[in-house]
Amino acid sequence: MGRYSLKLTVMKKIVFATHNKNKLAEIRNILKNYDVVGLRDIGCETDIVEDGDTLQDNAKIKADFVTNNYHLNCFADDTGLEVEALDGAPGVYSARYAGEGCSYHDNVVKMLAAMKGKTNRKARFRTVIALNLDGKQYFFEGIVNGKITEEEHGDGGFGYDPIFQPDGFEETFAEMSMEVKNKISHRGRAVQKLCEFLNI
Ligand code: ITT
Repeated sequence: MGRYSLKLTVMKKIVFATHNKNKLAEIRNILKNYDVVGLRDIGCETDIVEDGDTLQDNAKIKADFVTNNYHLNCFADDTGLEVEALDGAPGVYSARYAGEGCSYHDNVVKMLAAMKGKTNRKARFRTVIALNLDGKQYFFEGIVNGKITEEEHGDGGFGYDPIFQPDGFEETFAEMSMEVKNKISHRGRAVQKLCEFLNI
């Protein structure tokens, strides 16, 4: 009888401090060597108040909440859509651009109205990730430049994806597969830096 050796690979667990299922799915698709768990998976139902003035502040608030209350390694991201003709708005207020409790579509409708007739449609998504690892804190940034389209295209993705067309592409993020979006997106780029740091 031949000899068999059993090689067990134990995936390292890391918390991604989010309640957003779309974001969790995107990150799991990138950080394939990690067991990435969300807030709900660690029994955290708290809606962490993101009242920082910057994306970095908010990412830090979310990551610190988990590390301080659950004593786990954790990372959190905060993302903003920054539109040149709107002086960088909605930026850190991207989630509630159309008001507290608004839907993704409310935000899209408000953005298209704010951009009506504007010729400068340059915009960028920016993500900042805060990582708390073994008692130290690190930050990573990812940016994708593009433009706000005149109308909605595609039904994939989430948030502002149907009206954001990245530079060098004819499609909006909502018309791309998750794989393609992850390769070039703000969050994808920030996570690639996180991966390089984690050495995977
Ligand atoms: P958590 O705080 O629970 O992580 P969130 O939905 O608040 O989830 P963010 O603060 O990171 O997410 O992002 C703020 C908003 O920016 C989000 O509600 C979306 O409207 C938009 N957004 C973020 N990432 C996006 C993406 O990849 N594509 C399109 N819109 C995005």
